[in-house]
Amino acid sequence: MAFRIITAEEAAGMINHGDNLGFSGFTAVGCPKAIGREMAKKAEALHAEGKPFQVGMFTGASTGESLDGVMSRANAIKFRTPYQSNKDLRVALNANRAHYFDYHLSQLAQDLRYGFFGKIDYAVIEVADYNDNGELVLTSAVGNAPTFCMLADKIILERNKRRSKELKGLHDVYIPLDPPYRKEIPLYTVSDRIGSPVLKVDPKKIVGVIETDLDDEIGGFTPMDDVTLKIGENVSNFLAAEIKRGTIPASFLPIQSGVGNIANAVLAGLGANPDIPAFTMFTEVIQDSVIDQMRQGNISFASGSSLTLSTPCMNEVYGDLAFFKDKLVLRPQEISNNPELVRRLGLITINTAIEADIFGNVNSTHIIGNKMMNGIGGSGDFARNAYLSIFTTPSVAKNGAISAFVPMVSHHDHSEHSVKIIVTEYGVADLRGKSPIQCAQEIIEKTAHPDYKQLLWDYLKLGKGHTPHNLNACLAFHTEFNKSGDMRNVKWEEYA
Ligand code: 0RQ
Repeated sequence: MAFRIITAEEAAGMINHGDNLGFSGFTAVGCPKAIGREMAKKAEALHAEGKPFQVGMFTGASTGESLDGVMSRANAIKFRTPYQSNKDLRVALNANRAHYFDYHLSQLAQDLRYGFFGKIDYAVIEVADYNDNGELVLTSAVGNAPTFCMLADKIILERNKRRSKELKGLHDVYIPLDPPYRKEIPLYTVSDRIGSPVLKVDPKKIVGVIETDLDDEIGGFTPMDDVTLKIGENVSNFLAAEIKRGTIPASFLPIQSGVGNIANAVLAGLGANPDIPAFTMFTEVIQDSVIDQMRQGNISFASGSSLTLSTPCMNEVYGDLAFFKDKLVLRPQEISNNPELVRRLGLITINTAIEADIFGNVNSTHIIGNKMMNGIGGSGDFARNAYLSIFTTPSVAKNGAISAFVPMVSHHDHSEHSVKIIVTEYGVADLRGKSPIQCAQEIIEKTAHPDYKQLLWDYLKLGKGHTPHNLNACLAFHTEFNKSGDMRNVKWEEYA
């Protein structure tokens, strides 16, 4: 069976208003790059005629500009899940022009299979190669592609010529059975392969193949600065001390780390620390710093759901697959982020907080309580089940006008019960085994910015009870920021 070669415009022509679409990829890599622009054009043309055109978008995580960017600007999204980080989409979500369901990345695939979100009309999947039997070689990510293909009525492929057929073998596609038949996931070390190197789909579902030749749309990372470098150093010194005192095995444990410049600084800090042995990663996003550390011999293996690499770094990996192929594996996100595996393998998880409160609750998603930033991503999958969950954050944002530590978080993603360690450029707060008052003392003393310490100590005197909150004053930092633009202007006497 030879599949029909179609243009992106023809593919967009097949999509109807109200359809639900599942897209391959995880972050901006591995996503379809051609169909989005044509669907956006179709939406704009139909909207100009007064006709509706909006689709539901299921993805792995964030996507590229040519999917979330163009679709949000064309007002073509009715529903989006589970994670995003596109500026224009963020604006659309915060203006309530599209509904967004912010969800744990490991859970979407199974919830789709459980039928919680209705049917999927089309799966649109970027591939490096395919054959007539419906065996697909994915590109730089696995994400939720296996479940989208399993559930979708129809499948459209984007075959990206820029990606070599030699990628076959990088992926390990495994879908667990659903309850009541689920068994243990048979993965016992970070490098185990438990599934298939290809994604097998029903060839009868493939309605067309779009040929593309397009790079992934990875934005540049902001360079590390003194604050992020110090955070990286604090994390690595803390972990080295934990090895010394015997709470972490001398052979170390697998690391999960988020994306961005703090994650880069943390990995660089771990790599540079002579007291930390070469380690493995069991994470969702494999970014440039992992590849750098692999070249230096500090990381021996990395398991993830995507290779989110800058173009030069991607070319380096794909140009030297002989070196990298037995050191990397890409898995479906329900496996890379699986709670059972996170707990079995004993991960040290390192994620970034937007803000934390002095009792150890973390907000990873919202700005001043009501504006969506990106989403919870995999941070909940990992933090809740970690051997040791670490959250990092600069102690202040917006030139000091915002404290990362507040009396009460303005939105709540990770509870005090899942947050064990918090690290800023000032130090490390160890919350293990501490009561709320002890947590507050530890956080204020070790991690808060000097400009905010006294304000936080004084807040503690206003409250009562086991978690000594004062409900009139607990969001005063946020309301003060909205009023005067600077949390440092809080006056507790106005709330007492
Ligand atoms: O704003 O861009 O206007 O300057 O928030 O902050 O310091 O650049 O941090 O890019 O590492 O993102 C938590 C959002 C951090 C990210 C978050 C403002 C700050 C800046 C960004 P500007 P930074 P980062 C792996 C695991 C959840 C998902 C997750 C994230 C902007 O790490 O999305 O962990 N995490 N996934 O100025 C108001 C505060 C603020 C604040 C920072 N308290 N109040 N604004 N900012 N703190 C990834 C995946 O799952 C794929």
